[in-house]
Amino acid sequence: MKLSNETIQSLARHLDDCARQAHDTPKITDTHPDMDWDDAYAVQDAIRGRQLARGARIVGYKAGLTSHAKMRQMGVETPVFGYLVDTFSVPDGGACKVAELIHPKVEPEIAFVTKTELKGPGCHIAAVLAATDFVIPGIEVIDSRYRDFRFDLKSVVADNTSAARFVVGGQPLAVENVDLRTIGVVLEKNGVPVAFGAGAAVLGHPAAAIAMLANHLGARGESIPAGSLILSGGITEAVAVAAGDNVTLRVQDMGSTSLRFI
Ligand code: 0L1
Ligand code: MG
Repeated sequence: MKLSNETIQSLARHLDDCARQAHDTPKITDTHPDMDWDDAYAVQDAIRGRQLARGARIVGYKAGLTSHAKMRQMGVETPVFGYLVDTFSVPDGGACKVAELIHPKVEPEIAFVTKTELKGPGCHIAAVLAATDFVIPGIEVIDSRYRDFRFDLKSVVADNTSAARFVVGGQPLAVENVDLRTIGVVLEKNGVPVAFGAGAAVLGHPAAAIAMLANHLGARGESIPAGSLILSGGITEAVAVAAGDNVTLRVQDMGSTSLRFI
């Protein structure tokens, strides 16, 4: 690690304050160009610690930048991983307050719910499918704390991979009954389809993102507990939203989930 604990805590406080006050900031590598991956995840961990100290509870994880469309959109080549807390959750059909966010965008995702622990290293797609209770449609609301969504990978990891809100809903489906590579998704904004894709857009198979997450956590001595909700990554590019927008995600054989921006 290149940064002192004091610097990590101060960066965590800064990004946490930006999220709570809906203020943007230049990316943190501008002032800390030497920070390494361990520093980036240490800042993310410190933000998580601050949220837990305020009473939030971990409900799961997310993989980000897992589709070629998204990697192209962001100009990067590697997925990143973050965590989800209960305060990010929006009820199906519920409202998301834009004033609490900086510049929200939505992503259509397949969410996995686990029934047994998943632990890397060596985790693979088959192990993920065996550990999955069901999959369900999920919309992630991302909201980078960085000005104009301009960041590099270490900055975005520190910022908990832009996690802000999420909604899941529709028809839970057992994974043995579905080929997640060919499942089609349509994202609608105000009743108009704005993005389309298939599960294979996520690393060839959405379960591959969960396996990578398990291996990433395993390298840090952590695992994915049973009962976790995991967003496997945006299937299409992210779509910007504003107050007044209604967003619905329809997933083949899994129904739909939606949320309103107010
Ligand atoms: O969930 C995601 O794919 C977002 C990862 C972070 C990059 C971004 O803010 O778009
Ligand atoms: Mg996402």
